[in-house]
Amino acid sequence: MSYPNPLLPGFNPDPSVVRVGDEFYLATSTFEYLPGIPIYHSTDFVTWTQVGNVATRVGQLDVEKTPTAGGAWAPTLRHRDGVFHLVITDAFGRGTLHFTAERAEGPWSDGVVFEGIDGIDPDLVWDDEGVAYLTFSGLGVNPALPTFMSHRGLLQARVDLETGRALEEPRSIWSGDGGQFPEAPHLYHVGDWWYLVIAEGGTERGHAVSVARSTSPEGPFESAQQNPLLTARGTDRPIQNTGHGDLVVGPHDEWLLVLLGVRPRSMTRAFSALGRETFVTTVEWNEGWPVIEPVQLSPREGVVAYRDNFDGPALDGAWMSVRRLPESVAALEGGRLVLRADGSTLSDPAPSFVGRRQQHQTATATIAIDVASGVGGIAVRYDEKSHYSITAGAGKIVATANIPGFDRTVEIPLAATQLELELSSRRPDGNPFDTRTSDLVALTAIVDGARTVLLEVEGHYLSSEVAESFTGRVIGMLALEGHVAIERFSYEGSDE
Ligand code: 6LW
Repeated sequence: MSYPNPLLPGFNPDPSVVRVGDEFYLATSTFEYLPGIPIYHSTDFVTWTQVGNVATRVGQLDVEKTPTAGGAWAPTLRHRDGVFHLVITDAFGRGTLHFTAERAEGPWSDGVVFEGIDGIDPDLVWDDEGVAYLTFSGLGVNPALPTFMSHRGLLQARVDLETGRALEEPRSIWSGDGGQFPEAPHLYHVGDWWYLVIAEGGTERGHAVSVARSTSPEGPFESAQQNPLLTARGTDRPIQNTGHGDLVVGPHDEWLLVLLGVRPRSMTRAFSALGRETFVTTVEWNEGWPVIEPVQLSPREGVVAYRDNFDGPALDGAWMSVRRLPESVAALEGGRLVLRADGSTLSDPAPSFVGRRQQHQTATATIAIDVASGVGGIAVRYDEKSHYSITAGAGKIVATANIPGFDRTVEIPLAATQLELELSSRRPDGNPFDTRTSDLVALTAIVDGARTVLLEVEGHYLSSEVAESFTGRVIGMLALEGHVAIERFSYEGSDE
């Protein structure tokens, strides 16, 4: 395996990849966060750079009121005749959407809603005559329809991409080999065959990739005898929940499958603190069927460090806010990021919070903050019920751990108005039989160089399995009262 794994660390589930000439573009799900649907770019499949987001404007997604982990679910990214196409479901929001752009960096279109399509995980493919097919998982996510939360297996309909209209009643097609939740369908025309690659078993430990083929994009499909062609269930592999794959011909003309997985830790490897990440594995062909290699862990070596001094012309596209755009709560002013409180807290649906993915299992994030005009600080969020924070202002420093039904708070007095606040995540010391958590999260204040750890809390409460949220950890800055100015956000991470 010559590619790093995870390929895109941190909360990057449901990857879809497309090759355009010798360049690769990849999109992932972002749920209730905005800007939504990041576009990453690579030429060697090793180094990936986020070059933009599809949803950068109010109205492209309707996530302002979406429930936890609703919103932007599972894109498919494709390219045809010079145009980038991305189909996705805005779950509990606008429905299944079709976005286009001349450049992957954007700007992307406003998004056309597919009429007559109620489901998730849409895939877009064209046949040799240019007819567009939408293949999707028939889980009803429109509360207004009688099909809400029912599952009708995999469905397909020819569609008019100009109008977003289905040209026929969606038809049932092959829906796997008996696993629950058949989803993430992707169709590929390879040689004489149309291959249908799907996920089944559910996105948790039972996740798997299964394949069928046909001489027509409409089927009937013949299931691979060896299905599932990939799963980690029941194994001791360090990467679990592998599934939701998308095929591409890689930079060395080898076949690759990008897919989601998790890196659970603890005594029984039960908790995935970073959520579902993007991985890659290799694919060979044998007698007309893909053979998918088990996903090998190969994390990038050493310490990754980045720093944002907020002295550029605009906020880096990797910063996200919850159910609102970052610019609705933050502004770049005089080389600082000024965050304005609006009475919300992290326990509200749309906090004054600007964050980015925690991408490493050992990580330290530090902010230099001026609290002369308000109260604010640094936090790690899984969702509105599960978050840890350390804030300063109004004469005190407060460290808080909030999980459903339990809050812990420690506070100390503060005379200064300029200080550093630090949030770190580290592997627990000692015997896993004793520690029984994924990591320890420490909340630290640094005043005139003096460090005070106010709180250290088990991290597994902020994990995919406990928070039961499709997202992942996001570390960021928040304002609770007045306004606060952040001079610097620095991050160091490693996968030791
Ligand atoms: C995604 C689907 C899934 O659309 O979760 O559990 C949804 N499976 O494939 C969000 O990731």
